[in-house]
Amino acid sequence: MSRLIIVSNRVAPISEGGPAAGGLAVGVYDALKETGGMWFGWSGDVLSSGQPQISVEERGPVTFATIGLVRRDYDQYYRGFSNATLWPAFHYRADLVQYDRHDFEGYCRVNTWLAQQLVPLLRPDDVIWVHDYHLIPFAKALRAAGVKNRIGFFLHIPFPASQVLLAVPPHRELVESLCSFDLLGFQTEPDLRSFCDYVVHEANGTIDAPVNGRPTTVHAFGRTLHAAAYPIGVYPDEIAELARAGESGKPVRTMRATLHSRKLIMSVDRLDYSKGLVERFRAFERLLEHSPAQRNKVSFVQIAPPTRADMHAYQDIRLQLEGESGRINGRFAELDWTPIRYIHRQYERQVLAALFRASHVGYVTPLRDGMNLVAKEYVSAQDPDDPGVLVLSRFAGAAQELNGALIVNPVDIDGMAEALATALAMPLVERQSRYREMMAQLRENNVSVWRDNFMRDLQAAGPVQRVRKRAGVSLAD
Ligand code: GDG
Repeated sequence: MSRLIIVSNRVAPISEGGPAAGGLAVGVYDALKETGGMWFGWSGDVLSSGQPQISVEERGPVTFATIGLVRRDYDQYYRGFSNATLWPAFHYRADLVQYDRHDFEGYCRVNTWLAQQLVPLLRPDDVIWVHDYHLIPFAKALRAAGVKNRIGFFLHIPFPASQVLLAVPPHRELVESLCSFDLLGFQTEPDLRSFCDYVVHEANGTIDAPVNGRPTTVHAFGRTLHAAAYPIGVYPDEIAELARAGESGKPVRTMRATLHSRKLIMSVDRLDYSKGLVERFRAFERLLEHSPAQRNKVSFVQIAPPTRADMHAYQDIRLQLEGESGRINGRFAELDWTPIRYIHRQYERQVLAALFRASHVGYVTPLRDGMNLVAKEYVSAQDPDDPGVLVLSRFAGAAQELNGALIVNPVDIDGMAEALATALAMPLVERQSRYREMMAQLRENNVSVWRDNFMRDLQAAGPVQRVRKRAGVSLAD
């Protein structure tokens, strides 16, 4: 069997034996630890001097190959083009897009350099699976270095509508680079449609309709490749087990003791402006405002570990949230009750799962999200006999699958407040039937299915064919 090589910007910290906050790390690590293979990417170190050296470490079935970045590369490739240009644009925040041509050059330069570091580690039959928006030019760079292996790409974040993508000045170069892969994977059908729409209307390409559930065939920029939606999943039964085991732990016992008999609304997100946290806090405020009976009867816990804290947009959202939680608590708190517990810190996976299980409502309302694993983890962690209710943004990829959730528009403050009230009052029979429906879906499309479907299609896709157009006829060479 071919060896699987995973390439992602950041390799999950090896010393922790498993990934921390961040959906890509969670999904990729879960997929790789079963099949074995190599995980290649940035170590997380930023070097102020010297030349980064690759470090290769075997851990059970997985080889971790990591390398540091020099400060300039970190600034241009990671903080700059990846996170100040692509991240906001792909999350439909054109207002937050910052663009610097030098950052884009740095982004391409680092992709080329990383690809060159990987080449000596490759074997001819390796299958290479590249992840996420930091590495869009990676296949092009590998091809330029003579690599003939199959190369696939999975985008963990949304693929924006053409009119939004056009806000990124080198949009054409980006889509052309994507076309150097053999297979492109998106989280949802709407993301795939946005990509195809760009290909047809902005790049003069063509799309063949998919046949028998096979990936769509794309002809663009002189190449033929394949594309499909592969919604990422979780291992629901493992999470359920983790939640059960964590229930008797100290953090959950302490939480229950301080709640007394109040109901609990839970949210967990990296502190990111795409997650809709400010609107979410305001909707909880609206619930307390319009339903005095809920006051002192419900607590909202928001865990929001820091992320990209050296960027202005992230410092801004942190200040805004601190302001909002302080204001709302000042308005409604009583001597024995704090309505919002806002915690800017990371917790262990087991503690999160157990808190999900102890809560009555999972409150997951991103403004845009590729998938949102927290929504899937929340459902997985529930007690089947007494499950909580998921309130979920329609703009999370997960909303395409989780039909048993109460679906909300994350900018509709009144609508979200009403959904919270409905969730808090939902009868047991309805909660159970919604839970069962969602759990069946999560079991059917777990992380292994996600990985296996992508790998099956990548194996079948074959290396990129260069297509020459002559007198209207496509000739593959
Ligand atoms: C990207 C896409 C897509 C969070 N806080 C802690 C913690 N987490 C874990 C969660 C979850 C993961 O991090 C977050 O995943 P999400 O999917 O919710 O969001 P992103 O980080 O933005 O992930 C997203 C995902 O990639 C996968 O494709 O779904 O749309 O944006 O697993 O539980 N984990 C621990 N402590 C925390 O405090 N241990």
